[in-house]
Amino acid sequence: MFDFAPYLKVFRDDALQAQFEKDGYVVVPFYNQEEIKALTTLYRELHPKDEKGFYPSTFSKDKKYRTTADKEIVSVGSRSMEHLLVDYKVVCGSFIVKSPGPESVMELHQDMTLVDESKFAGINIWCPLVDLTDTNGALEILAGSQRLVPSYRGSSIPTIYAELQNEIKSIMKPLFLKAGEAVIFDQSILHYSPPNISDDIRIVTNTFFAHKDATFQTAWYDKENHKEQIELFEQDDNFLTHFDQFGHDIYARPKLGKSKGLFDYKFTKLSLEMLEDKYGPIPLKKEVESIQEPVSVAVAPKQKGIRAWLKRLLTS
Ligand SMILES: O=C(O)CCC(=O)C(=O)O
Repeated sequence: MFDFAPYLKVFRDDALQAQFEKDGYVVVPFYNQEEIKALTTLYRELHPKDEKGFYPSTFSKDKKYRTTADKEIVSVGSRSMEHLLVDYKVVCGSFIVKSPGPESVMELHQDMTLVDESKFAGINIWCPLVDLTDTNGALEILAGSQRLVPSYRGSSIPTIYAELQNEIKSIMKPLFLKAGEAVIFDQSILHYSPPNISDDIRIVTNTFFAHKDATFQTAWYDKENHKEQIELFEQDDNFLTHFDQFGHDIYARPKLGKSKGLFDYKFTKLSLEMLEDKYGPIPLKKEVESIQEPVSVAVAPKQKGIRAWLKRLLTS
């Protein structure tokens, strides 16, 4: 297992850096009106027809779309990144779109391992091009949850939080950002976004960056053959734009990258005690049904029903 390294400075402003280290995220102004317009137009040009549900451009099989989105999003964002950041390296820009409908939920998760977290942090600049409301899929975050337990993450790897999803969701906070306002978060933070149940699509850009010295890696778990180990894969600086297993065969052994070999891994779980030590007593304690991993988007309405039922039960 590894220990988290102290954060390396990537924010110019020391107060912003300190807030990021404590909470795992900061909210900042990012795009101006002109940039919002340019990126919305770009999305429409690249995307005359909307996909269903939750749809990041990194899921697309169209490499030209992925590379154009990447290049333009990074280029438009460079004004603010230069202003806010130092000693950073941008890896990938992408669109993340939620079309209206229950299947657009993005269940509770931490993003997959992309850097060696014993040395670096992987960071997202997540910026909506529309105002976020309580119906169009605002991002919810658990402040300070980015370094609760060191972990390797990826679709094939059991999560640290599987048994505590309802408890965690009950203490998360939605970020009702205005168009052009960004949340910059450590990608190991616990986050989730409810479905877009409004009438309009929700377009967001995401720009992934790290400290300039970071190298990249992904992790994979072969539970049939290596029960107590993780295989790590070295990735180059532009792998996110070329990795085409997202949204398709994400459970398979990565086809991109060079294996660094197998590493012992303890699969530590987050306990309710650990959570309550940090966040205080959590009222919603027990799930009625166990939620199997990976959490499918199809379980969301059912989970919502259970939560509502539990809340009624606990408050009656
Ligand atoms: O865009 C969203 O609603 C969620 C994005 C997210 O959680 C992710 O891409 O990891």
